[in-house]
Amino acid sequence: MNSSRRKFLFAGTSLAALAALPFAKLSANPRPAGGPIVISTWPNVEANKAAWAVLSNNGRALDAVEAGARIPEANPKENSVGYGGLPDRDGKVTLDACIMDENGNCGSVAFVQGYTHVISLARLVMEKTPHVMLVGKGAEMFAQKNGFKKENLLTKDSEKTYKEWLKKSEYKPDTSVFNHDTIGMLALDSKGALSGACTTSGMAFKMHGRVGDSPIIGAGLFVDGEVGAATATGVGEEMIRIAGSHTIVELMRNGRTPQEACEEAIKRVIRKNGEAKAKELSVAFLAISKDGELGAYSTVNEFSYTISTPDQQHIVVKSKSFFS
Ligand code: SD4
Repeated sequence: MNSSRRKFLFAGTSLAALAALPFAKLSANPRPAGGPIVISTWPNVEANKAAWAVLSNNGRALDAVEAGARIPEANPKENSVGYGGLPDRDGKVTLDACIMDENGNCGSVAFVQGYTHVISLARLVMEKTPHVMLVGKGAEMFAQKNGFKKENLLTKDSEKTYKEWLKKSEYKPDTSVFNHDTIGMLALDSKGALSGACTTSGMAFKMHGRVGDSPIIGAGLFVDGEVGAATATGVGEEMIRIAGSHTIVELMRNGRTPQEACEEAIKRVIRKNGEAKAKELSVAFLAISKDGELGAYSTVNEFSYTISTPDQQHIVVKSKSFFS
């Protein structure tokens, strides 16, 4: 991909800034003395800080992941999450999110327009309704009833990028880091409880009505307090096809380490697509066991994640990948 296209896809962040990202080395055992831990997809340092503020005060993992996910949702410069997310091909910003705790409680919203904090809306679906998932108008009515603020999420920058895109109107699930920074966040609190959250505006310039993996429990996120948790980022259709996050947790249940489980899920995506096509598909998984062991793996070599522990706080680490 040439650099002008990259700039176009990732409005607001220069290539130089991305190249200069200070990838840190993760210590072999990131949690020598136990304690809480939070990991998130991409360089989501500010989100980790918000989650860490909860965890370091003996707070709940569920509160931590919600607090963390709200940070990129509110940031107009994050162009694939919340306010400032790139729109679909009809110029509409549509958001997806889900949240899950260690006991299998979960909530999800999809195809939501006009409300920034869809992660909190997903949590409310979990806590205040007999359902798991609300979509579209129904989710928006539920948001309105519960006092969520209605706003226009299309920023001037996103609109400009959209108008550029309209000139050619070509949709291709893009493999580039410059087109996604969806946050999937997993946390283990000081009492040993796990939770996860995932929130996105989805693939830029998708068809109106398209929903990806991020709000699908088992695809973009899965948590089982007896085993561990996993989350995903990238071309959501691929995670849905293999029920990716659930697959990883089941592999861990059957004895794989989080790293081995993430690698097996990515290899499954590659086997289903063939190597030539898979090279064009950016898919990445993060996982954590109930004891705090980590795994991360991606198809293409562009994925990084952010980790915070009592010893190493808010550091960005480069993931291993199948294709170098
Ligand atoms: C989706 N998985 O809607 C999301 C996109 C993504 O960073 O991860 N973007 O398919």
